[in-house]
Amino acid sequence: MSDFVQAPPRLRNGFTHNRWLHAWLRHKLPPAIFSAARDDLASFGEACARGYNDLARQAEAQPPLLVSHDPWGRRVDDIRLSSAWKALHDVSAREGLIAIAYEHEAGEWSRLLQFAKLYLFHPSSAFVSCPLAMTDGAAKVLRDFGTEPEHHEAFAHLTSRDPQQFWTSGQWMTESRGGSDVSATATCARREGASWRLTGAKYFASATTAEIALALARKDGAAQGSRGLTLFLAQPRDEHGAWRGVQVRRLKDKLGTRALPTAELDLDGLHAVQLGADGAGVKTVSTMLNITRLHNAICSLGEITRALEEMRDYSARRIAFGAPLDAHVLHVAAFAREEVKLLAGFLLTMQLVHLLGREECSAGRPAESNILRLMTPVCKLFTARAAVSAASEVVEGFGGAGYVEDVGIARHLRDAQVFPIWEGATNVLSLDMLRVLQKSEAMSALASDAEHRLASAQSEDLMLHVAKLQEFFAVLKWNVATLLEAPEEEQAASSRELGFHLAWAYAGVLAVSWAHAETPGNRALLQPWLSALLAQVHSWAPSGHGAIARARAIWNTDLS
Ligand code: UCC
Repeated sequence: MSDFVQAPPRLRNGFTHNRWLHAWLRHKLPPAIFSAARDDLASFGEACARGYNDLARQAEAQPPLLVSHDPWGRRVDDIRLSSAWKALHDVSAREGLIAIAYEHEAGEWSRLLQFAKLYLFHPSSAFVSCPLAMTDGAAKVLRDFGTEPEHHEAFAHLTSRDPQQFWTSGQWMTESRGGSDVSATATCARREGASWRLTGAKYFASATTAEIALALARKDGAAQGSRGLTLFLAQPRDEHGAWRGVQVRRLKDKLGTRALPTAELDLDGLHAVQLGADGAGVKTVSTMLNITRLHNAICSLGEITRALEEMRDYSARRIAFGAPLDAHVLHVAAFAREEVKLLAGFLLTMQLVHLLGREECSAGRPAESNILRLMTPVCKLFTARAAVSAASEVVEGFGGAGYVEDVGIARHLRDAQVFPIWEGATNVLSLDMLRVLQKSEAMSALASDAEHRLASAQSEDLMLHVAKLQEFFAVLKWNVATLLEAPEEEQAASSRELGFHLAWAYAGVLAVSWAHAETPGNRALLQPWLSALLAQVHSWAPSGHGAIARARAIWNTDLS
């Protein structure tokens, strides 16, 4: 009988041992801000690798439970959560995971410090990161559009560091007719004095235990379609935590995110206060969507980083064919591809987070806001798909052990698959990007930014990369202009591919620009990364009518 026992993968401090986070923040932040934040990030990184991670695993082992009635027959719809989940909720408040962005203590750098913490937290959060995303989005909508005392009170709770005062928010948009196309929203709003009563059903409420929710509804008599929708702030529980005006149909039995209580809700005269203008519901809630999409990106990166870290650690100790896995070149090559995607996603996300921080401090230029608007859907679609790809490779890299639940690796694949779905699917985001290209000067802003960064990165050892990117952006500008002249269907057919090309190319620019600012030693270390990243940047042209006809023919083939 074999007495061999494989050592499991080990976790290390996600800040001090992260390849990029520490070095990139040191490069990007003013020295005083970096040194003030470094200790906090290091101790948070340690806690995420140890105690918080243990809590997350406990929360996942004890998923939420819906108790519909009490022992005496009264309907209660009690959603029972583990004490570990509640502890992670309290950690979020104490660590200021929302507050940091609104206190603005580090000015335009505040968002970067917040997202650095979210990056560390996500893989040890059991998806408490999901309500946090919506909480941040709701706080921003309330800050930008809030007019009523209820709005200001909710904002103060969402941005509190006191666990007793801290609230989370839901985002009640998706109905059974769909989550991507919200135009058919059937929830209606009836006036009652100065406020409103909402009646309808929400189909994917993921922060079911949140104290507030932002919900889309149609006022009586309002137009059909999305221009007839208005946004409302609802407070669905009384001071004792009991539901008012809401019944829980059921909790969703999901592929992953198993600790997260996602429910179908019936709204039955739920009291609500209007937020934003009549008929501007989609536009108002899109402020929230742009924030949650950046959260989705940082969570994807957190998931990839953790999965790859476990793979790297295991690869150093798992022996196959007489050598550790990491001595086998094909194994290393397969994961190098995922690492490069991670770097690209990291640079894109952090750049956009910085632009967001600048915009919120009124330090941003209009061109930067255009880039932020264009690249937010691009970044989200890229990082979400990268998460699925990395998780799949890691499960495969662990072999049979990766496919077994109690090893804890399969979880990455189940969880990663939510990212391309949650907060806008890849195609929806591609079309969103296309609308921005059609309606704004965002492409010129992006190309000018790229040109400026490349012109500033004139080191001898970067010349080839710079030349390649300069050529790419010159051709790209022309090809995008050509695409925008094409029939609507052709534009749509090319948009997804364009999104991925844009992501790689702008990440390439950011990588070259960062490498230029580094020491010669670090620049040499970055060279293989730059080569691998730039290998993904190819000249791009719209796919054209032939591609559309081919796709339709493949879809419709029936040999019988
Ligand atoms: O359903 C979901 C749950 C999935 C289950 C997940 C499992 C459990 C959770 C686990 C969590 C970890 S998630 C799906 C959520 N849904 C979305 O993200 C929405 C996706 N759809 C879109 O983003 C669409 O593009 C819509 C809804 C925004 C399109 O609607 P419309 O009505 O066609 O909107 P328009 O006409 O494009 O835009 C209306 C206005 C315009 O402004 P004006 O009126 O000035 O022309 C747009 O420019 O809103 C503006 N707008 C935006 N502005 C639209 N999108 C944006 C934006 N992103 N930023 C700024």
